Amino acid sequence: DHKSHTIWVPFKVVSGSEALKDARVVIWTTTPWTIPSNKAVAYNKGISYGLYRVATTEEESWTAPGDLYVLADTLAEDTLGKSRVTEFTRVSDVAASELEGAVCAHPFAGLDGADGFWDYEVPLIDGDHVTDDAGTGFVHTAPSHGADDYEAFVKRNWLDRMTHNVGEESEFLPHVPFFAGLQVFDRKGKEGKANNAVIAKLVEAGGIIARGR
Ligand code: VAL
Repeated sequence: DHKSHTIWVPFKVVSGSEALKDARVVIWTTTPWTIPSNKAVAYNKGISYGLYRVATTEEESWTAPGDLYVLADTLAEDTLGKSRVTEFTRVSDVAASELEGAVCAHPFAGLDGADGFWDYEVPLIDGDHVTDDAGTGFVHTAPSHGADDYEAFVKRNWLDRMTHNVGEESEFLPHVPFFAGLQVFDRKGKEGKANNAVIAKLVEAGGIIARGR
């Protein structure tokens, strides 16, 4: 019974324009195990983005982390339709100039037991590789795991910000809170425990708005 690991994760904006205060930019990824190595979120200044206010009726079983999301306009309906959001309204445009220089928090920032490991700034960065064909219009950027992600960091001279959290044997290294020792893949190339452990931690942190499909 193989389920897709696609997850949609909101990243809270912690500094930027007044309009983005309390908003969350939403990323998607098919590789949840790369989330612990997230170092930035990429957008494309050529894409049209909007600020969406959402409502959900299933408050008890599921709490939306915040109620203001930034999404590519062509993907907002699709993304929110996969979540338990029951209603949404587009509040305003979000100009590229507002995304530029904004900073998010990592979804694991401030978690008990993490010893501040994820308490760093997650900058929004412009990138041509970001499209609005699929996803959310924002790319979760983990320079140690993705080619475009790595290039974006090379270009900015940010290689010193990279962390190497996964070792040669595809295991989370001892310095990584919660996930140390967990395998991304086992020796036979089969999936290990890392994806599910990361997803469970995100759920616990209130950090997923949709899964699968
Ligand atoms: N950027 C990729 C993703 O969104 C990975 C390689 C981190 O899943």
